[in-house]
Amino acid sequence: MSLSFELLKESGPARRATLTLPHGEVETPVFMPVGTAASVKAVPQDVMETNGAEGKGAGIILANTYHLYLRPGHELIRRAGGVHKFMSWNRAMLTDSGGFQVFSLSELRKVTPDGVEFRSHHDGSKHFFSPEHSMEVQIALGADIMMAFDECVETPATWERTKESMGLTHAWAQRSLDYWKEHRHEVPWHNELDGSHQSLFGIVQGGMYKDLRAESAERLVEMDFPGYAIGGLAVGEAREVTREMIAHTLEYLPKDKPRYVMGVGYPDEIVEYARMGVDMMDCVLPTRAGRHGLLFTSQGRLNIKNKQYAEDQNPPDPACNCMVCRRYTRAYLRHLMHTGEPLALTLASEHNLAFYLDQMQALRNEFDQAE
Ligand code: PRF
Ligand code: ZN
Repeated sequence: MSLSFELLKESGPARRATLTLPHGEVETPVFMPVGTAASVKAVPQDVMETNGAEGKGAGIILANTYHLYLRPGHELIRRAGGVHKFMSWNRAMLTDSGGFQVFSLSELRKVTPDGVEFRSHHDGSKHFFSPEHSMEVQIALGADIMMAFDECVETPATWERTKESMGLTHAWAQRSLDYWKEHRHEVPWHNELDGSHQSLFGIVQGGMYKDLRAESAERLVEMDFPGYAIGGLAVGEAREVTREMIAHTLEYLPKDKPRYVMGVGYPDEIVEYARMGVDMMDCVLPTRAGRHGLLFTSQGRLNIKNKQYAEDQNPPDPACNCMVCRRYTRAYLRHLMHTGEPLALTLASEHNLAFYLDQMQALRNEFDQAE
């Protein structure tokens, strides 16, 4: 089985489904923790398998083409048997295409119709990504789902600039699709008998313009991808705009395929978007905020570094059942953060991920029980 998306239930615009991938079943709506460099920062794989969501852990995690291509290199990962084997993660994975990371991280980018020339943010070395090259790297990594190579236009951008950038994304989407169709069996874990291969999702762009969003979605749907992402959002625009663009774009995407909003968001946002009919989301926020001492809890956000927690013997979140909240106090976490103990990063990330995963599990349970 390469990809199947079985709709179990619809509740208004919201959907409950099972996404079956070569490395396992994913219950949606799902939150995908980000493992940029083949590691969910500070959190070991065994914790990712058991943390949150009724002890079931994360069903799918994300990794980044841009980072893994630069270090340790996709050929090294291919020789290791693919990213699953390399990092010892046997559940589903998705790789982003590198487009967005090139635009947000690298220096001295030069975009041509063929691709993007950029300099590594590590050492300034020169590199070139085209749609074909992004596909080649993503095939070597071997995630269950790979993403088309796109351009995420800067915000704010004029209608003309956004239209031009969107046109480039569409041409690159077609080239990504053509390359994938020809090479999808070259994945390191390909099994002749089973016949399963990677899947490719198209990415809708169109900035903050409704007409362009509609055009982009229609154009990509014509190309017929196994799934669709909504890109180019949560790039600095107001939250109402993000919501409006998601709601508008969803109207143009088929109901029988997975729909993924890239790079969102705060806990209440992911719940809101899932209720609007989004099936998949990813965000660095639970791990990145955790490493800065910001905890998401049932009582709101809490900065564990604050003095008020110095002698607080309560768990980080009294309503949370995660391994951190069952065992440690706010006072201890604050101490670890203050003294720069590496364990602080692990525990804070672990709790925040559990909070995100639990939230999605509660939502899935709610949808399952809905009339
Ligand atoms: N494109 C890609 N990855 C992304 C985005 C995008 O537009 C975003 C936008 N929030 C996050 N990650 N390829
Ligand atoms: Zn917790």
